[in-house]
Amino acid sequence: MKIRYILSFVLFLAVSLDSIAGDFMTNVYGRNFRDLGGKWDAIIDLYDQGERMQVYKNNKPSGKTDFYEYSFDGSLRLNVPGDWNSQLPQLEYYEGTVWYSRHFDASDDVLNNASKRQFLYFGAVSYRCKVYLNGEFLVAHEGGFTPFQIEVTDRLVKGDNLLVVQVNNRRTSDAIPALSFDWWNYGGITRDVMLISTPVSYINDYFIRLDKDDPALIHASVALEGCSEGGEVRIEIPELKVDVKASIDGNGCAETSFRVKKLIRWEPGNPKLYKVRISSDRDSIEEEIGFRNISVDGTKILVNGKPTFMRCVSFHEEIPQRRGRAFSENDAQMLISEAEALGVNMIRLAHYPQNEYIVRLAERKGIILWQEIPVWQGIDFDNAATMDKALGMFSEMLRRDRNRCAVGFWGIANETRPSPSRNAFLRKELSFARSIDPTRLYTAAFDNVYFKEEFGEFRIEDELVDDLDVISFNKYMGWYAPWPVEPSKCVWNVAPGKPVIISEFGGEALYGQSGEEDVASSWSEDYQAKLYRDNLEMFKHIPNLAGVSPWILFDFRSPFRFHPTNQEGWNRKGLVSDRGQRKKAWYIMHDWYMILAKEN
Ligand code: GCB
Repeated sequence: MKIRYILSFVLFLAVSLDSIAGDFMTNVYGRNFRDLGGKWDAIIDLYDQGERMQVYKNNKPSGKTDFYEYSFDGSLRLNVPGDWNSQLPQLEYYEGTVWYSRHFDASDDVLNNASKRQFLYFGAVSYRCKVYLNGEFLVAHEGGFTPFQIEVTDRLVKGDNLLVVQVNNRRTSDAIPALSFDWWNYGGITRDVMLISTPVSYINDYFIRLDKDDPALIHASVALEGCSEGGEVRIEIPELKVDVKASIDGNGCAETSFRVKKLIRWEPGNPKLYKVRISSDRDSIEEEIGFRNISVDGTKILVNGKPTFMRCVSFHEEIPQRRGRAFSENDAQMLISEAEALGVNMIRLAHYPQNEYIVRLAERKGIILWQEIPVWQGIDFDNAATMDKALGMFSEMLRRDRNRCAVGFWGIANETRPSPSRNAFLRKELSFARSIDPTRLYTAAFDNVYFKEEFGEFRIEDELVDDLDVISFNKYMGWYAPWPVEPSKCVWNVAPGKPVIISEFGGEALYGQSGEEDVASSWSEDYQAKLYRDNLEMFKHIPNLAGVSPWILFDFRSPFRFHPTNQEGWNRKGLVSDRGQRKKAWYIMHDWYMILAKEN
């Protein structure tokens, strides 16, 4: 029932927003698909004239007096998947519309039409887009970090098909994120595009997970599309000798719960995954799924019942050496292996859902994930349309990744300040998310912890603290905030009784630059290293500390950062430089994480 509920909610959004495509199938990489990546033709449309000119029809002059002021023939060529900024110098700072197009032959797909259905799936398009097939509008989507899909079974033609996508990355005040954010505004078709083929009746979605508390009880919900009532869904986990059936109700849903024996639970250090097969009489799909419990007990975070200190780090979905967005399995390897080298057991994917390669690889490596939607400062909390966008993004993020046991935390916001409209917005987001996925811990990164002179301690006033399972703070002591007292005298009395994660701390340093360790403007590794030592000292005085996350693993590109010699468009808070060199602070963090790892 729950799955059906999500589906109808998302469809409701699709209707009411006309900007959120909504439903898409779970586990696309486990399906029968054709990769539509490669070189696409592209037209830059800074003044948004393409729609009026019907660029999506790709008209060609036929009569002697005909002409069109555009053509995909002889146009620019852009890689898909990929951001456009890193591909052409004239697009580095571009914010506006680019039209993409490609042809593909669908003869085989059309010939099989009677027994198959076809779907176009986009892993992500940044930030908003409209999709056209053979000159006809198909779907619009808003949100640069989540997938969408559209059925094209009756739209494909035998032979050549023309797919055109209008992509726009202009920042707007009602968007998520909004007008300014501290990372590069990459535009383009940034993730995989696939033509997926399914049987007429297919397994659309499933959610298979361990009970929130019980270590041996598995719940499974499956939703089918295109089937009539009756029949059964079968769930097999051969290694656990599970072979159960559940009957399909009138909504095409099946639910069951079953107990398992000798389950090896997934956890950092032992990322056990089981092959799971789900089948109906017409379709079947397989993937590897892990099972774990995550909960809170007082000020502790428990993974499989064991108190676990979160040795975390963040990264953006960016390969700094390429100055572009990460989009491939290799990119995921690069980012995650550097995080592993630091000694982490957790990654906060900043500040938006990152691609599935990253999430799946982290899971195989035994790394817990915090994923969030980009509700990042400056959001228009009074705008009902913005609220709908947040719910749409959340539901798309949950839909894609809720079978990933690595995801332990969903983040609802980053650095938002209390106000009646902000509180109402975040509460709605939270209750919506909890209703779909009650199995994870919910958190938000706050930035409003302050040192109160009158009490001689750090405190927070924010009623949202009561709503969340884990309270997280971005606190830049020694960088944006001078030390009010020595680090060893910093007493924290913040969210007492609840687990606290320091979700960001750090400062900037240019790799290779030496300087005075007490002068921030030296932009030196020495200053950054001292700042790390001081912060580690302060952490000893946070009684409910359950994890820390230095900001950030790599230097990353950001238009916020325009110091001409020290930054040049880069946020230099990385522990690792944009060229992959480890700074002094990396070693401090690494050594501490190694000690903690032994204790954990
Ligand atoms: C923050 C933000 C993060 C920024 C960082 C900074 O608090 O959450 O997105 O990049 O500070 O470097 O200022």
